[in-house]
Amino acid sequence: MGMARAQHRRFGRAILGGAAALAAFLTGTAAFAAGTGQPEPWQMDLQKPVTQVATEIYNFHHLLNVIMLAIVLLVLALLLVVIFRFNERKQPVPSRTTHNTMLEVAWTIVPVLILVAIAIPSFRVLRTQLSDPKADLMVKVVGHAWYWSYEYPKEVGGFGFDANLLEGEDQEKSGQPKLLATDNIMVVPVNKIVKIQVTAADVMHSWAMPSFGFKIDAIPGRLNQFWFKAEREGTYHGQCSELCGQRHAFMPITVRVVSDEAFQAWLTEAKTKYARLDAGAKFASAR
Ligand SMILES: [Cu+2]
Repeated sequence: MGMARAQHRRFGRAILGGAAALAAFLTGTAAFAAGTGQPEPWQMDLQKPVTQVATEIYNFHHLLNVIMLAIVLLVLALLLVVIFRFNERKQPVPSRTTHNTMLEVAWTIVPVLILVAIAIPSFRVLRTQLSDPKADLMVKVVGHAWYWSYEYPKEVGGFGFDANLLEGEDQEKSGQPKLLATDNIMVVPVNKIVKIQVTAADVMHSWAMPSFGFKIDAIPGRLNQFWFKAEREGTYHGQCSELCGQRHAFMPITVRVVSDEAFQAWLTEAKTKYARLDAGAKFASAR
């Protein structure tokens, strides 16, 4: 009797432990979250978000995982009921029912409600993305086969530079991740609205930064614009995300988010180090 109860309790604890582990997995706790700014070996989750947009995308992603898991478990349960309760041995005479109005209404309305429940947070993310706040800094980004170039406007000095893949010894010495680091780095201030105008010089590319929840196509002859406000200092890595040719995988994106003072210091250095854009970078009018 006593032993049975102890066994029962142990079983209960195992179930609780399993449920806790599952919940931890689904909510993406620290154990599974990847490092900041770059992917990690055995990464199980999205990269840690450092902007509001990325955080909202991240939470939405996890909500979808929970909903999907619930649906999968329900379908599995129904399948098991059919397999074990309605097999030929247990029900030798099959039912000839073909219609059940209530059931049909239910399995139409329930998925509609699920889709509405998904649509609401989805539109909320979209609203944040399209909120288009006033820019503290504008940067123009041009995709080339196969590197990115960056132009800073006249107000902050008017200069531009190319960012090529950091390779070989240079990469090893830099301590930056392989295939994700660039020789010149785009620098932006922390907690400031940075608006990026993106275009391409030759073929289509896409400027993407996972931890910012940022991805926008770079299209020749067209200017796309998106914004981010990085809430944490650090070095962040992204990649071209539109197949653009032979060296598509070798045109990474590196952004360093720094304090205001460090950004001003970098601007002073950049103005002498990089090519001056006398007319200032050409920006489309934007807020
Ligand atoms: Cu590409």
